[in-house]
Amino acid sequence: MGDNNNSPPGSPKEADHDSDANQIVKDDSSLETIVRKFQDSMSVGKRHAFWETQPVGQFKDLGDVSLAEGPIEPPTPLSEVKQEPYNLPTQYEWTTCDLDSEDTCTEVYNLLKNNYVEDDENMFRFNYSKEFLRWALHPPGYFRSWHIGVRAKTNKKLVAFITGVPARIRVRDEIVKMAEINFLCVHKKLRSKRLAPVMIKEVTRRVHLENIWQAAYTAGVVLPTPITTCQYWHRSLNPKKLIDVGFSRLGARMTMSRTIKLYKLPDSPATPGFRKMELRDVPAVTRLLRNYLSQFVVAPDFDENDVEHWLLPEENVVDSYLVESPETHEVTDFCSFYTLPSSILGNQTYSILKAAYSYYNVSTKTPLLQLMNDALIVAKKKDFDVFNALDVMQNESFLKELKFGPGDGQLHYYLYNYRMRNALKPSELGLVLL
Ligand code: MYA
Repeated sequence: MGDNNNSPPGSPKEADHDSDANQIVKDDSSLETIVRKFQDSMSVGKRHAFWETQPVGQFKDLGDVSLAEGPIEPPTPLSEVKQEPYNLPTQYEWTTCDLDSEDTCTEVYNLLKNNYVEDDENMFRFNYSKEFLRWALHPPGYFRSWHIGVRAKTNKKLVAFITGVPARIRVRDEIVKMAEINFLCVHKKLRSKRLAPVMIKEVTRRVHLENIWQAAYTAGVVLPTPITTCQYWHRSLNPKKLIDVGFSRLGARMTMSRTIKLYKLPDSPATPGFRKMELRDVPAVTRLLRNYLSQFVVAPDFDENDVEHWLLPEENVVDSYLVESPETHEVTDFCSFYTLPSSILGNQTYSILKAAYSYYNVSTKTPLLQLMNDALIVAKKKDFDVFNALDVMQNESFLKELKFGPGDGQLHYYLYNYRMRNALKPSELGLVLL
């Protein structure tokens, strides 16, 4: 398996459900699994020539309770931040990518479409849409200088990319200004040449220039040191297609028609007052969400501007629904998911897997299980093939009952220049990165 997996694209290999149990199709004792588990367990002992030089929790400090929680290094005066970009190998040059330019957005889209994250078996690759990329990279207060590309000098072809966006993230009771780093990608032909560390140092420098000293990011690979490790779960909406493309398999003693029946959903949501979120709901949703997220150890500190950007529905990008009490007109519950298709590599019939990813969900009156079942119903109506969710926040409370099956990929969450004394449980994490 490639060592660059970020786990989800279609990482499941979950068995379709037998009526009684969630069973993993891939035999847990297969040689491949044993070898991978061994390698994973060894990764804490691996050398990380780059990461060992960075202000991140180091494996050797795991469990050392004498180390305080918080920033690892203090900020340096801005005048001491390196003013010029890091050196690239001579054939390459830096470029700042303007996603508002249709041409540049297409270049970024194509680089990622052909070179970004694949699942363990290289069957699926994330296919972020252009609208999604613009949304993900243009939140309130974004810095264009944090959308960084590398071009070949000769033909100006875009060969690598990394981005940051600003965010306020609360860790326990501290609100910390951070960069959320995402979309690190090096063209397949330029792998293993230590380009990634240069990209990471350059984005760090540009973040520092804005007087921000911490960052949050996720990866499918184990690096020093995860603040938590989450698992993806997958709920089949279109089981026949998922089986046909090898995303999932027919469970033991299951026929296709029994499987289709198992995953069948009602035609419309069950909760009275369940409707799409609108602009006028931003204040109520912000209150609901802020109150809900306050229970987690690490979570975004969303204000109304953030909620308008991140949660107001945008076609083919993000969907949000809420429950407005038919009697009091109070907004009592909220659920959302984002649209992230994956390319299906090498299938004759299908080229795209349409996946919805659970985003932020809040229940105060409607049971979370019922709310998420309604989310599944609207996702099915919108023709998604699968609904994915991490085991973060309170998601564990509905995953099994709503017939999600565990995926085989893991997603590790990291903070840069911020030490956590102990790893968190996924349920203590209130942050979803795209
Ligand atoms: S996660 C998504 C990452 N992208 C992909 O998986 C797409 C497909 N893969 C690729 O494009 C390449 O394989 C990448 C590595 C670009 C990933 N995060 O250049 P190399 C370390 C961090 O020879 P390549 C996302 O976008 C690796 O351990 N480090 O390797 C969040 C080794 O270091 P060390 C990673 O395979 C990104 C070094 O790079 C990752 O050609 C968050 C090898 O470099 C990874 N996913 O390229 C970035 N993969 O020797 C960190 C490998 O020490 C942000 N490596 O083990 C940090 C905060 C910065 C801002 C701070 C502000 C204050």
